[in-house]
Order: sequence, then structure tokens, then C-alpha cells
Amino acid sequence: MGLTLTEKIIKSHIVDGEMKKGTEIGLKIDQTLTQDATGTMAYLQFEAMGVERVKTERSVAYIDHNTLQSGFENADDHRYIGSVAKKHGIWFSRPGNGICHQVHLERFGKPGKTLIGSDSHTPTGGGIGMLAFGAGGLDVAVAMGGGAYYITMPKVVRINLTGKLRDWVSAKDVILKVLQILSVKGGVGKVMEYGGEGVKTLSVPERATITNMGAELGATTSIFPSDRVTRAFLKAQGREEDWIGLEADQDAVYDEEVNIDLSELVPLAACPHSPDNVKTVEEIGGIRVDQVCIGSCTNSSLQDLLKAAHILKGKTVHPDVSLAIAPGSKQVYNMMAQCGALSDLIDAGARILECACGPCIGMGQSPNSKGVSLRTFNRNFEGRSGTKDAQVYLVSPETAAASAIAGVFTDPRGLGEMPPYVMPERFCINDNMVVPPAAPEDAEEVEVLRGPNIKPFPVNTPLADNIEAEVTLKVGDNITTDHIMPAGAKILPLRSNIPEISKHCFAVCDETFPSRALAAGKSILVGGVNYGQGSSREHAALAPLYLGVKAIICKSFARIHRQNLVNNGILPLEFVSESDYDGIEQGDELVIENIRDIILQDKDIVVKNKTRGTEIPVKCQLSERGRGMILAGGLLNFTKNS
Ligand code: MIC
Ligand code: SF4
Repeated sequence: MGLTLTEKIIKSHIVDGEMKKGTEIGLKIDQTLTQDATGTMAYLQFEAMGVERVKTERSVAYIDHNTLQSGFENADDHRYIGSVAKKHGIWFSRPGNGICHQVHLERFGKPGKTLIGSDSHTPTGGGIGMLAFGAGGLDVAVAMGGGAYYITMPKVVRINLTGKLRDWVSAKDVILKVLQILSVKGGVGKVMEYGGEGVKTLSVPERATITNMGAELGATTSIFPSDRVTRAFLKAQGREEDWIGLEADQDAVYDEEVNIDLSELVPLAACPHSPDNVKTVEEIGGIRVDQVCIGSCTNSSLQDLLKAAHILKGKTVHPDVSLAIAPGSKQVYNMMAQCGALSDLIDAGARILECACGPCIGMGQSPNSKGVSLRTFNRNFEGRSGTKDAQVYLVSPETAAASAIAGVFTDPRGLGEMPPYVMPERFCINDNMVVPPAAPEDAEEVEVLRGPNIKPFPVNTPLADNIEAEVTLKVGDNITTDHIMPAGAKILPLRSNIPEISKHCFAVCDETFPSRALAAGKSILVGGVNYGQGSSREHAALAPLYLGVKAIICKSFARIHRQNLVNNGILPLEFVSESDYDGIEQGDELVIENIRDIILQDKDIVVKNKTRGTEIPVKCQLSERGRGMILAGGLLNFTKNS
């Protein structure tokens, strides 16, 4: 029986377990990436492990999220990351060089390699044929130290692409279509593997748009084959030697199949407040638009920005619209300048932002009250833009640019003939903003620079025999890590300071939660389905840990967040029967007796609701390693003990 592309890469990297679906496997990791908002914690954890030099083939630390520097905090974090990177063998991509996923695709990604990154959109690397996962900072720290990365052996879904996109229909519309079909939890436990005749009609950045937003499906990752298109891209990046050809065997067996005829797709938009709330642009109709943002790791390639520039050339942004554009990398920015397209954007009235995440993570450009904002980004969770009542729609660069001129939601297919995009024979290559690490013999001399905002991260204690705690918060379905630990310009600078950032935990749901949780001392939280979807931010586990959260009981968890809870020794419990969710209210006192013993022996778990006098069966599926981590109070303790 043949292998899928996913299975081939897993087979060549598996170091623990067997390729049996649903069981835990450990993979050797070739490359890692971090960004600044999660990087500080990852490097503090790496330092705590006491490894002198990274053991990966390539590890890169990017600065792209937190670039406003409205106080000393970000600048201190950047300086810390730069110095710790230099000391331990990590390449440092300076602020201004671009968004981690875009730069990694251009300069470092290699087909057939494994990559983990402390950012949920790391699967962008699947566009170039990498098996790339988003992970918590601690997992990245372990991988940098040469440890395996553990996942559940995924199911593989074949997304069969046929046909060719019609003019003004975009790669973004492909992934929005997949989200419409599968929903934000449709990818859980699965890898989305793209194949079929349609693949060769898509460029590497287009493929990367699709794999990037596979994160919004909750998928383990997404991947495209590595073919002639990949080779041409790498050649134009001056890295043809990094290419290898890779595809699934003809007789590979998939767990599921989805068929998409590219030629049937039309411009789509994800409506507020979820990436799977997808409608056609036509269906949405000409609603008034206040803001348009083009950029983010989903849609900021040269190809995307050239299309936007073509649409905007010689026009003026509608008087009621603010148009912000952030190129994905210095390479993109520079090439836009060299060919004059940047001038077309400026001329039309676009507000050019630095190449960074910017508005995507609420770092500036918050829309006006109740504002309608069209964004080429990947997440439109409530409040993420910094304006709670803003209505954020996720669209393609083509729809964004057309709407910025018209001032209303506009289907780009009315724009006439679309000029073909021809990839440059050679991209503008200048890696002068990537600082190489110190040579091993000089590493000892490098001083790690820490600012006063960098506080130690909390480490859990071993699991107690009994947990007795109040339910200090009960939330509903699809709670995102943006709810649990919001970002944005005010909060993001506190990422290195858990005591401070914890004051904002669950602020979107209930501002009184942090003080109530601290006063209670110990807490249990209750949630619905897909709890913790979205970002990989470990802070969504570290802040609850700091506030005394011992366990979370919900209907189901999102993958990366659940792993972050286990890594930090917080019990992830799931209702056996979803209807039991209704049997617990905020304020109830719960007791879980003999939990150490139960975890140790993998027995059934019963939660006693003292307030209501009921008993609720819950489950906690853990591998042997997972059990070890929960008992020890997290991965760091577990590693120290073993
Ligand atoms: C995001 O898009 O939410 C982020 C900001 O990139 C996060 C990482 C973080 O919270 O620092 C992610 O996707 O993992
Ligand atoms: Fe940055 Fe947004 Fe991409 Fe996250 S989704 S890495 S915030 S651009």
C-alpha cells in the first residue's frame, strides 16, 4: 500500500511510537522558528533546560508581532531575544525583516523537512512541502534542545484540486471554501494534504496562503507536494539546491477526500466573528466599508501586493475608507519599491505599514466603533482587532483592493481583464537583516541582556491527590485563545511578565475573572466545544496557571492549547456526555478525589459537584508521556525528573 506525502515525511522523522492513527508519535524536528510575542518565554524555557547550543539544522528567531515599542518592554524583549539567539546558535531576523512565516518560506523552508514554530500559522511552510506544525513555546524549546515533538498520528485528508482559478478569484477563496465545507473544528486530528491536477496551477505563495489558514480548521497541519513550481520558486530565491521532489504515492490511502474544482470558485468572505462563517461576496451585497487592511502572514506576498497595486493604480481610496497595507517581508517591500508598484499604492492613498503582523494582532489600526473592516488576514474573532464591536470580514487581496476604491463590499470580478502574474526569475535577495549566531567557540563571551519587564515564568507543582475548587468561570463553545489571553497594543507588551499579563486573562468574557480567581486560590474552568482554538500562545495556559487554575472541563479542546495545558500541568478534562455541561454552573464547588492515582492507573474520572450533589463522569486521554507530565506538574518538571 502506498504512502501519503504526510506519511512519507513522518516515516523519515519518527523517533518514538508507531505510525498508527490516533496514537502518540515523536518526530525529529529539523527546523524551528519563534516570534517575539511567544519567543521570550520559549527562550527563557530553553535557558532553563541548560542546553548550550541548539541541536536543530536551523532555528530562527523572528521579531514581527510586537513592533510598536510604545514603551521599553518590547525593545527589551527584542534585545533579549537577539542576545539569547546569538549565544545559543539561533539565527535572528531583526524587526523590519518581515513576518516570520513569509520570511521563512522565502529564505529558509525546505521541502521534506519538519518545522515547528511557536506560532499557530507555522503550517504556512506546508506550501513549500514541509511538514510544519504550530506548537507551544515549551515544545519549541525542547525541539531546539534536540528533543522530539509529540503529536497524535493524524488522519490524512486528501483535498483534491481540479481546474484552474478564474480571473480575480484567489487562493484565499480556496481556503475559505475549505473552511465553509469543514468548519473551524473540521480539521482536528487531521492533516490536509492537497493534490490533484489543480495543484500545479498554484504558485508557492498561493499554496502557502492555503496551508497558512489551514490553522483555522484546527488541523494538525496542511501540506502541498513539492514539484516543478516549488523548484522554480526556490531557484528564484537562489536556493535551488534546497529542492527535492515529493508527492504522495499513486495508491496512497486517505481517510477522507474533499473535491474542489478551482474553476467553480467565486470570491468569498468570512463574516464576523468566525473564519468559517463564509458567504460569497455577491451574497453579502454592497455593504459600506470603513477600513481595509492588506497583509498578514496569509496574504502579503509579492504576488498579492502586485495584484492590489494593479487594482489601485491610478485610483483613489474611497473618502470614507482607511486602507492600510503591510508587506510581508523586506524582500516583498523592496521589490514593490523597485518595480514602482509601491508608488501606485502610495499614490492611491494607502497607508503603508512596516512589514510585520501589525493590525492582524491588534497592534494599531483598530477600526472605528461598529466599523466594517475588510482584512486579508486569517482570524476575525470578536475583539481581536482592538475594537469589540467591529465587524471584521476576511477576504482576498483582490476583494480588499476593489472594495477600498468603491467604499462598499465589491466583487473583484467586475474589474475587467486580470493581468497574469509572472514570478520574477530572481527575487531580490539580501539577508542582511538576519544576524547569524556566534560561532560555538565565541558563544561564552555573548552576554544575554534582560530588561526589567522580563519576569520568570511560573512553574507548576506536582499534581495533588485531590482537587477541590470553585468553578470561577463558565464559558461557551469555540472559546479562542484571544478570549483567554487577549493580545493587542496594550496587552502584548506584557508577554514576558506573567503576573502583569494575567490581569487581562479572559478580559473579553469577564473582566472580574483574574481578581476572583486569585481570591479563590484554586479554580476549575468549564467550557464548550473546541476550547482554546486559534493561537498557539502559551500565555493562555501560563496566565490561568498563575491564577490558580487546576483543571479545565469542556466538551472538547483545540490541539495546541490542550498540549500547552498538559505541558504546564493543568488537567484537560472532557465531559463523557456533552449534556453534563448544563449540570455545572459558575460558582459551583467541585471535587475530584484521588486524581493522582486515577491518572497513574488510567482509570475513569468522576467529578463531584458538591453544590448540586451530583456526579459527572469526565475523561482525560493521555499518553504515557502525557500522564508523566500531568503528574509532575508540567513538561519542565517531567524532563528534570526523568
Ligand atoms: C496569532 O495570530 O494569534 C498569533 C499572535 O500569531 C499567535 C501567536 C501569539 O499569540 O503570539 C498564533 O497564531 O499562535
Ligand atoms: Fe502575525 Fe497575524 Fe500571522 Fe499571527 S496570524 S503570525 S499575528 S500575521
